[in-house]
Formats: sequence, structure tokens, C-alpha cells
Amino acid sequence: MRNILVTGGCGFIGSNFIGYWLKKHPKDKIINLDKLTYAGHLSSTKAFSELKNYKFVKGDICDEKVVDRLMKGVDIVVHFAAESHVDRSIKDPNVFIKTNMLGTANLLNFALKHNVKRFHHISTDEVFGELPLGKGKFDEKTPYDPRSPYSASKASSDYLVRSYYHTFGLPITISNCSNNYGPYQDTEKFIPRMITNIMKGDPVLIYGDGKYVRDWLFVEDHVRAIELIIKKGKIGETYLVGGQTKDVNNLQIAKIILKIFGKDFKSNIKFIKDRPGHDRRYAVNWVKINKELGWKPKHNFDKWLQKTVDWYIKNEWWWGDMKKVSEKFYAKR
Ligand code: NAD
Ligand code: TDX
Repeated sequence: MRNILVTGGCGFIGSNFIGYWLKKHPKDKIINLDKLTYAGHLSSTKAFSELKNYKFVKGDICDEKVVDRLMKGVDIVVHFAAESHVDRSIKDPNVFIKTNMLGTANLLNFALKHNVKRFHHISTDEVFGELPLGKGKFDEKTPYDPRSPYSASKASSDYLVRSYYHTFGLPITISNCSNNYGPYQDTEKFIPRMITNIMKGDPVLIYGDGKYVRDWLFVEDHVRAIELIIKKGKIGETYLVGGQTKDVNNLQIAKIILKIFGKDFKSNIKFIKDRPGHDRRYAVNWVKINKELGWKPKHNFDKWLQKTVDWYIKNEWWWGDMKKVSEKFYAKR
């Protein structure tokens, strides 16, 4: 039995992680510390919220008292909590600096005080900046070059986590993953926004020329990678996690999704104002985690995109109210 503190477990990846972990490790205990910001949804924890070995605590990772209390007796910290949306970081960077940098620092201080055995930090490939179209991939040796307040705040948190390993010997690991997709992703993000726009009879909105490329990773593949790093990863190391290698741009994804709904492409897309500092392309080389830990992404993009669409069609109860919140934000973007 291990005591695990998960932060941000009411968000997209955190809730998928807890559901997966409790199924596979029913003897472990999980405490989920989440502030329930606009991006935190208790409804995402419905499948496991009644389990005896699961406990939810509403609180802020920046709060010293709460973190000090919860960290006592913890074996493993899995740190997902963050402000995660690039567009919001352009509108209001301060909350990103506070949660992603100061919140991470607060967790590190109390993890050290209470001698946790592992601090696993979830980060992003966006810390590496952008790649040109069609050329190159990020790997663990790529220099950091963050270009948005979001990615800069995540890069800072990565540096802090590493510094606690080198300076204080805190047993850390870090994973930097690419764009996740799958169930329980907030409707502010590209794929769920497209799906729910189509369901509401609205056009798919494309930033700039739409020829931006992301490396798409099914959320369960990501969660499996985190599990392996926690079990077999080397202390102090960073692992990059990416999807099945195929460059697909935003317009091509819009085309696939519109086709799933039987809708014509040209008449259902609308080009809108681009994102300032919009990174052109991300691509991840996941050879290290493959060679050292035996991980690879199992989920095929076309098949699991279709399954993700099916999930949103079946679960309007989950995203109906959230959609109003995300579109309210976008109306002012
Ligand atoms: P999300 O926005 O869906 O969820 C974030 C969660 O953190 C929410 O439940 C929110 O309430 C909680 N939270 C925010 N501020 C908090 C605070 N101060 N104290 C406690 N809880 C707080 O995010 P996500 O997409 O699940 O991402 C999880 C992690 O993975 C983040 O660290 C993100 O940077 C990283 N990441 C995400 C992706 C992706 O594609 N979604 C890709 C790479 C890395
Ligand atoms: O309506 C839209 N139209 C559009 O063209 C939205 C919401 C997005 N886009 C574009 C911008 C990006 O090129 O789609 C792409 C994906 O956008 P987001 O879903 O906002 O993701 P991104 O900016 O790539 O960042 C995501 O992946 C890395 C997560 O939000 C981060 O938390 C993670 O670190």
C-alpha cells in the first residue's frame, strides 16, 4: 500500500490518471488536492469518488498549511495541477506564474520536509519552443525555449524541480508530454472545442492559416507512461512522451472530425485571428522512454479520435455547462 498525493486530479489528465491508477493498484490510497478552478470538475471524478481509498480535498497548491498537512505520510506525489491553457496565459499571465511556479515550489518544500519517496512532475513539450514544419523533433537534450507565459511558467517549474534534486537530493522524475486528447478534456481545448461546436451547429474555428502541427497523444498512453516512470524511472531523470509519429495539422484534424459528423469541410470551418506567438510545430522523440522503460504509444490517432468524438456525443451532461464558460472566455479573446 502506497499513499499518493495527486494534485490537479479534477482536471483532464489528473482525473484519467486517478481512474486508471485505482483500477490497477486497488491497495493504494490517493488524496486528490485540487482548487477546482474553472478547469477543475468534480464530475470528472464520478467513476471513483465513492471508493474508500480515494479522498478529495479542495485546496490550493500555493497554500502552505494545506500542503504541509496533506504531505505527511505521503510516499509519492504526482503533480498535475497547473494553469494549462495557452490562450488564457496570454490574457492573464499572473495566475500562471503563481500556480505553476510558486505552487510547484510550495509542493517541493513540503515534499522535502516530509521525506516523500518520489515527486513526479508533469510538464509539457511546449518548454522547447517551436519546430519548423516537417523538420526535427524534440528530445531530452533539446534546449528550453518557451515562447508563451504558459510554457515559460512550466519551464520555470521544471527547473525548480530539478534544482531540488541537485541541491537537496529530493527524489524527482519529470515527464514532458505532447498534446493529449481523450475523454474529460475541457471544451476550451482544440479537439473538444471542435467536437462541441459541431454538435451545437457552429463552425469549427481555425486560428491563422491552420497549418500548425501538434503531436497528439491519447491520454491513456500518457497515464501509462507516468505509471512506468513512477515504477521504473531513474531518479533525477526527465522522459519525453509523445504520440504515434505522424505530422497532422489543425486543418487536417478539422477535416477528419467534420467527416465523422458527415459534414462538409469548406462550409463548416471559419478562419479567425491567430494566437500571438503561436508555436508552428511540436514533435516528440520518445526513444529514451521506449528504450529504458519499454513504453510506446498504443492508441492509433484516427481510431481514438473517433472514440473521443463518440464519448463527447454520449456525455453532453458532462460538458454542457463548461462549454458556456469556455465560449464566454473566447468571446473576449
Ligand atoms: P487541466 O487544466 O484540465 O486541469 C488542471 C487542474 O488543476 C484543474 O482540476 C484545476 O482545478 C487544478 N488547479 C489549477 N490551479 C490549481 C491550484 N492552484 N491548486 C490546486 N489545483 C489547481 O489540465 P490538464 O490538461 O489535465 O494538464 C495537467 C498537467 O499536464 C498540467 O501540468 C499541464 O501543464 C500538463 N500538460 C498537459 C497537456 C495537455 O495536452 N492537456 C500536455 C502537456 C502537459
Ligand atoms: O479554437 C481553436 N482553434 C485552433 O485553431 C483552439 C482552441 C485552438 N486552435 C489551435 C491552436 C493550436 O495550434 O489548435 C492547436 C491546439 O490548441 P490548444 O488545444 O489550445 O493546445 P496547445 O496550445 O497546443 O497546448 C496544449 O498542449 C500542450 C495544452 O493546452 C497544454 O496544456 C499542453 O502543455
